[in-house]
Amino acid sequence: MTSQHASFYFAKHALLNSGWANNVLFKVANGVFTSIQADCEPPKELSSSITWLDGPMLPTLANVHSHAFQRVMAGAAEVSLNPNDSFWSWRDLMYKVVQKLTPDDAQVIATQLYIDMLKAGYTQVGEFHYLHHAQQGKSYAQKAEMSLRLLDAANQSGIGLTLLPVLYAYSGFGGQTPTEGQARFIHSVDSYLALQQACASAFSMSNVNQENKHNVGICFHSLRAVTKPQIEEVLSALDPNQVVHIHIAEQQKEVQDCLNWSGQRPVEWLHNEIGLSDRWCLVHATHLDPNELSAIASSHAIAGLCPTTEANLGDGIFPAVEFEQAKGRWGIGSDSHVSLSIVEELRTLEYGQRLRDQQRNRLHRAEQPNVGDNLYQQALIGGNQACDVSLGLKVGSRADFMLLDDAHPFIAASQPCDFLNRWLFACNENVVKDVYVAGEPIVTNFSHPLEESSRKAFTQVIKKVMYDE
Ligand code: NGQ
Ligand code: ZN
Repeated sequence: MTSQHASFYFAKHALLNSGWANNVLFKVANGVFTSIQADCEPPKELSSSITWLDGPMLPTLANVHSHAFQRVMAGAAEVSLNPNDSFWSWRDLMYKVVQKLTPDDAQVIATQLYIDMLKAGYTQVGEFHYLHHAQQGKSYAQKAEMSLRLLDAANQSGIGLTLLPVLYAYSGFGGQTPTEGQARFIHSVDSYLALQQACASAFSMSNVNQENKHNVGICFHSLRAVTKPQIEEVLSALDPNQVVHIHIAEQQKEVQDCLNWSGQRPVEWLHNEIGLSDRWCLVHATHLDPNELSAIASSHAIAGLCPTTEANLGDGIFPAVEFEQAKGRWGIGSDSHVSLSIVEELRTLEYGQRLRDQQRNRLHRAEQPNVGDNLYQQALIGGNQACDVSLGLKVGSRADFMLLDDAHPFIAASQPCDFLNRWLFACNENVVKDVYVAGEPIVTNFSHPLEESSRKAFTQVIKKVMYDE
């Protein structure tokens, strides 16, 4: 809801774009920060209209990579079925789940997921959406049915949605026929462009009373799923300002298959044949040679890192230290949602590098030696670019923010330079206490107004889909 009048918020400690500041007065009008003053005494005449914020105030993050429906199977694929269980055997299980989902199921799962994201401190989500059709690939009467269900879920929960409708046409490099398990994903370029149009008009209507929180990007599932002429045709038909997401170089097998097909590695191929720019979000980009790494970094494309899913699926370790040295841009996503926690994504990212290098404090920059502050700031910048939003405590940004729980000793006792490190490395319970979107409280005292009913509905869907109950 739009707040027509201005509101004021006062925080003792806030992480501004310029760093930590004390005694900060924020003015918000129409859901946007219109002025921010640090080191300030709140004017007496305003004191009755100020919301006094307890606990350190942080910007929220964009979650750059989500497949909402996969939340239903989180933690249910951890039983060894064969000695060589891999990404590909996990994918077989995931395809079985896909066959069962109705539009109602998908909406219930996404609503609960987005509530959980808000409670974790994400207020925008990049939804990499490829479950387009009914069973056996039959179209729904409303062709954008599944996309609209995701929009409904976003509106119910209050999160901002960057919908990335996916073009998925083939099962392997060079235009191989899709498998039966992929039937619900498949579009031609023409039907894909029609879906883009349907989404654009639904989103612009919805944005009228949603503070322009939503937007639509472009998405290719992977180089396995589309051909070069398809990529070119889609990019030339659509708005050159839309972001473009793609899964790339996640598994060694994909790299090898790409080499066998084209003589080039996946990122190398994309860079040479299509070209990279700051519109692109390369999801995973786990397996890079030094030339590919510098091509991504110098193009200012985002590496969409999903550390908990990449660990869960056994993808490999992204060369994050080298990518930071090259001033690469990256964001974080929870992808399969086997875990849903900013803490766990950032901690796993940093600890993966420590374990690899047998060293401490890996992901920092010359200008930011504080690891937690650097991780958080990079995830904020990269998340914004990948989801085409501008979160952050700065004038002109949507007034999204979160407050950490100052009843927790690690938060209550810390100096600002330690808030993020205490939270990201040492807190095990959730300390994201309150979350605001466009100046409105959405999560209050750890709780979302719809969570009780949503959790009940989600429980029923898990029972039905996973256990046939
Ligand atoms: C997906 N997920 O599309 O959901 C993929 C697996 C594939 C991740 N890569 C399927 N984490 O890449 O073919
Ligand atoms: Zn993915």
